[in-house]
Amino acid sequence: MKNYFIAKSRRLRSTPYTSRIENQGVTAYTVYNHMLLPAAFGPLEETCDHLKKDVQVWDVAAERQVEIIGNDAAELVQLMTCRDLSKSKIGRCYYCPIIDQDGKMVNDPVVLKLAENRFWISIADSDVIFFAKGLAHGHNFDVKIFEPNVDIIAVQGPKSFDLMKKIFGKEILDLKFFGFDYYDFESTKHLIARSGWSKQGGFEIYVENTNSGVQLYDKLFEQGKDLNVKAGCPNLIERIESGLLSYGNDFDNNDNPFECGFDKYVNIESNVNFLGKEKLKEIKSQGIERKLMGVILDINSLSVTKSLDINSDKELVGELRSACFSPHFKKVIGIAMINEPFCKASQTISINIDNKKVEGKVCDLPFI
Ligand code: THG
Repeated sequence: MKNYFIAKSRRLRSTPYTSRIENQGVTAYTVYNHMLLPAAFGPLEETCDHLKKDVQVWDVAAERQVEIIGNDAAELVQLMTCRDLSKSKIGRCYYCPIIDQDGKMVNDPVVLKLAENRFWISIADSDVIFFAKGLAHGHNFDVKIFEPNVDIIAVQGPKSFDLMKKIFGKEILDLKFFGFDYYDFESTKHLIARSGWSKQGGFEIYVENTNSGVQLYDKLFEQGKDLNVKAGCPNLIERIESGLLSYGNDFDNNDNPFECGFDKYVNIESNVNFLGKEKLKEIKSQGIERKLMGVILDINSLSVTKSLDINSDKELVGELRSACFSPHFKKVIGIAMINEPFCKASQTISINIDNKKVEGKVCDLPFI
């Protein structure tokens, strides 16, 4: 696809912050959970640099919530994920692979435990709500499943702590990584977690009260002036360098969690019941035949819009799934599914770009 416009319609949902980010210079969108997700505010190199030094405010409303509430909520959530949630605590977030009956990835959300019988599943780009409703119906579970009106604002970067302290007070700094609590903004309570899709530190504000949320959005910019706050979005360079994986790009429903390197979130030895458990035991005992790895390529720019073949000598050994130029490495870095026995660091590889052979190397994730 060349640079055509995407037609607007009701199906392509905007967010409460869309008019604001358009005044603030958004230059590209992607579509995520049938919603606009900003993808760039000018050159990625510059905004990556800014994210690593200062603080950014992101419209990540497209990270939709699937709420599961009711007597069987915990059982349903556990059925969907291979991560053992039996010791999970209210007020904590859990990064959880969602797995189908074949042991394949359905999504990789953050799960928030709001109460013993109430959860938010903060999803990546696939329709988890229908998967959950199908399971609930098939198992006759006593649950309600719906998409609540929640539009996340992420505050990311090393100066996010100073900015959040100014608005919510120093108590916000007591929040532990992947913990959440409720904090007051002008008499409205907001759920705030210490999390976010960057490795630069920060928070996510799960806005339920839209009016208060847009005022808070504006307040973040007012109070952040001296911290050089800017509107931003998940940054392709930063997230690849950090090894943060993207559902639909780096992995999808054809891949299992071991291939994706999610081993530490796969609790097949536990005694909890989840979909695909037997299948995952089988895969584990047989061993995987391929794995997501980093690659470094001897070129200065590359944009991946579909999987690109990766070769070693004459043989096809894998596929490149995401890539960007990294100012840090001064080369193109990427995330690739590489077959055994080639999925090991310093394996030499090549890809063909415009009939030119580009050399590279396999490396471990994360890059940094
Ligand atoms: N925040 C929220 N919802 C989300 C995302 C988010 N939904 C979509 C997408 N991102 C889901 N994917 C991820 C991927 C990685 C992480 C969070 C969501 C992440 N990982 C940390 C890491 O890999 O270091 C921590 C994992 C852990 O230690 O448990 O943060 O960003 N609300």
